[in-house]
Amino acid sequence: MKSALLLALAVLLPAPLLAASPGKKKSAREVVLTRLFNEANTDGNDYLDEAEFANSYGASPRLVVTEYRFATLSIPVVSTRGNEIVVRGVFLADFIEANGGRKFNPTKEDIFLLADDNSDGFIDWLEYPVTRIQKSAVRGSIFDSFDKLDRNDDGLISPEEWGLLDPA
Ligand SMILES: [Ca+2]
Ligand SMILES: [Ca+2]
Ligand SMILES: [Ca+2]
Repeated sequence: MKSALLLALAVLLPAPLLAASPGKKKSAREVVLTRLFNEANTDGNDYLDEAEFANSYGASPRLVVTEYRFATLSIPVVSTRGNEIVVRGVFLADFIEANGGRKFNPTKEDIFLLADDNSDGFIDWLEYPVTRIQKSAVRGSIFDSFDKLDRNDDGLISPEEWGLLDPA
């Protein structure tokens, strides 16, 4: 069923994409991922920047997962203003190899570290929402789930409360 769908999508693609790599025939999966890459790559250069990736097939409704995938997949892109590295980008080959980034999923610990923006070793109320699925993230439900995790009610989620370490 799934591969039939991919083949159906491949048939709909314009011919130039299918003929992009001479000598080696692209798989249906490569063709579809190439199309998804091109759709997300709104400025038409050869990589997805962070904003473009956040609107791509590799994005997750949990912002911290999108951030993790971008950090894992992207490489530094040297700016034309000198040697200073100012932008990271995801290139097509890596996008295809990682199934658009969906191959990469953060562990509980990765999520804790990424969400802890100010690196104080806790997740506070402002840092917490990126760990939640945005669609269902109505303010009340975020507060309830934060409250449940914050067992000692100090307004911070500790690594123990996150489930990373055994409580002392
Ligand atoms: Ca781009
Ligand atoms: Ca913090
Ligand atoms: Ca706490």
